[in-house]
Amino acid sequence: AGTQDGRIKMKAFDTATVDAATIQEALKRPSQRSTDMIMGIVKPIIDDVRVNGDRALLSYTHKFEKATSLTSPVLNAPYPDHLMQLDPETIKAIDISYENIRRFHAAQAETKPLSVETMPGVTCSRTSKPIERVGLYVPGGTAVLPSTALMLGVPAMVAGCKTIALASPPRADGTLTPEIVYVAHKIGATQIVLAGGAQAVAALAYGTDSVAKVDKILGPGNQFVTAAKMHVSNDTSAGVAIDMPAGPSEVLVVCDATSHPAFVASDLLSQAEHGVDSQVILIAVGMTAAQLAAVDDEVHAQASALPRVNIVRGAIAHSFTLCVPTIEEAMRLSNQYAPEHLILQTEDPEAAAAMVEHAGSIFIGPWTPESVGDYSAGVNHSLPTYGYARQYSGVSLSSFTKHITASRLTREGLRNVGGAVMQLAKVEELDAHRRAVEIRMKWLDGEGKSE
Ligand code: HSO
Ligand code: ZN
Repeated sequence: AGTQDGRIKMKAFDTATVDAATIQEALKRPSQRSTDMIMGIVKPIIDDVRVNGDRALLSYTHKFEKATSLTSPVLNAPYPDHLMQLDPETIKAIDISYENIRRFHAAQAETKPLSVETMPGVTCSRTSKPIERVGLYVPGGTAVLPSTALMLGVPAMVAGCKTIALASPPRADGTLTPEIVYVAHKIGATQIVLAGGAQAVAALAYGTDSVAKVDKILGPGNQFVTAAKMHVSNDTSAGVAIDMPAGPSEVLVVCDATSHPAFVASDLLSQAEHGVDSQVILIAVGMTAAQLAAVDDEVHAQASALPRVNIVRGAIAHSFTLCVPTIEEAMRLSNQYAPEHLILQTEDPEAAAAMVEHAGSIFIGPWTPESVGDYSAGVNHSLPTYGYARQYSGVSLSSFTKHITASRLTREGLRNVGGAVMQLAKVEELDAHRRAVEIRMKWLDGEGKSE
C-alpha cells in the first residue's frame, strides 16, 4: 500500500492499461471478520442480558466501558440541565441541523391514505402508522456522534413513535457526552440506555427491569453491534426488527479536469478519518498525469495535517484511484460498487447524477462536501454500506413507519370479484375459502329474488 516514505498516497489503476479482472478485484470490499466468530462472542452476551437483565447489562458496561461507578443502566426523561451544558455555538449548530433534518423528513410523510377502486365496488386502501417503540443506537468508539442521534431521533420523532430510546456507551466516568443528552431532550427520547455493544442491543430487544423493550432497533455500530442486531432480529421470541446491515463507511468521488484538487482530497479524507476500515475511492475521468499528481499532493499534504492522520493512513492503505476515459465508464464502475456516499465533482454533475443506479446518497457539485450531509443539510447520514445500496435505502421517515392495508367491498364489488376468488380457491383446493364467497353470493341472489 502506497504509504512508503511516509507518503500518504492511494494506489492508482488506469483502466486503459490494467486488465478488467484487476479492476473487479479492487472494487470488491475488503473482507470482514467471519460472522461465525463474531456471533460466538456476541451470543453469550445477548443470552446473559436476556436472562439476567439489568445486572448483566451493568456488569458489561463496567467491564467494557470501564464505567464502574455507574449504578443504573438508564437515564429517564426529563434529563437534568446539568447533563446538557453546551456552549451557545454548539446549541445553535445542533438546532440548525435539527430543523433541516426535521423539514426534509417531515416532507416525506404520506399525508392522506392511499385509496384505489380496483373494480367497481372493490376499494383497497393503505394507511401509514408509526412503529410504536424504537431503540436508536448511537456508537461510541473513537468519535462522539451526536449527529447520529439527530439522524435517527428526528425522523423517529417526526414519524410519531411513542417510545424512543437512545442507547450509547457511557464514558469511563459513567456520563454521556452532553450533546447526545441535548439531542435526546430535543427529540423527546423517553430514555437513554447507558450501554453499548451487543449488551445494549439485547437490552433493547428483550427489555430489562429498567430498559423498555422496543419493536425496532436502528443505528450503525461495529461488527459486534451489527451481529447482535442480526441475531435478535432472527429470534422470533424477541419480536424485533432492525434497519439494515452496517459495514465500514465509504465514499466514492468522481472528478475530472475541472475539479479542484483540494476539494477532491478534502472529501476523500473526511471519509477516511472515520476508521482504519473505511474505504475511499476516486474515479478520475480523462485526467492527465499532472492533474492526478495535484490530487495526490493535496491528499498527502491535507492528511499529514490531520489529528487523525493515523486512522487516515489505515483507510488509505486499502483505497485507490481509478483512471477512466469517460464519465459513462466512471458511472458504470460507480454503479457496480454501489457506494454509500457518491460525490460528483465533474463538469456536469447533474448529468452524472442522472446516470446513478445504486448509491446511498449523492453529493452534487463542488459546493456540496459530504460533511454537509453528515451533519446539517437535512438528508440522513445513516446509509447502506458494503454494496447494500443495491437493495437498501438509507434511514428515512419510512424506517419508522409501517403500512396497514384495508379492503372494503360493496355487494356489487363482491359480485364483480367473487367469481375470480372462487375459481382460484378451487384451483388451490381450499374449499372453505371458496365457500366464504359462495355463501354470500347465494345470500345476495336470494335477497335479490325476495326483493
Ligand atoms: N459519514 C458518516 C456519518 C458521520 N460523519 C457522522 C460524521 N459524523 C457515515 O455515513
Ligand atoms: Zn462522516
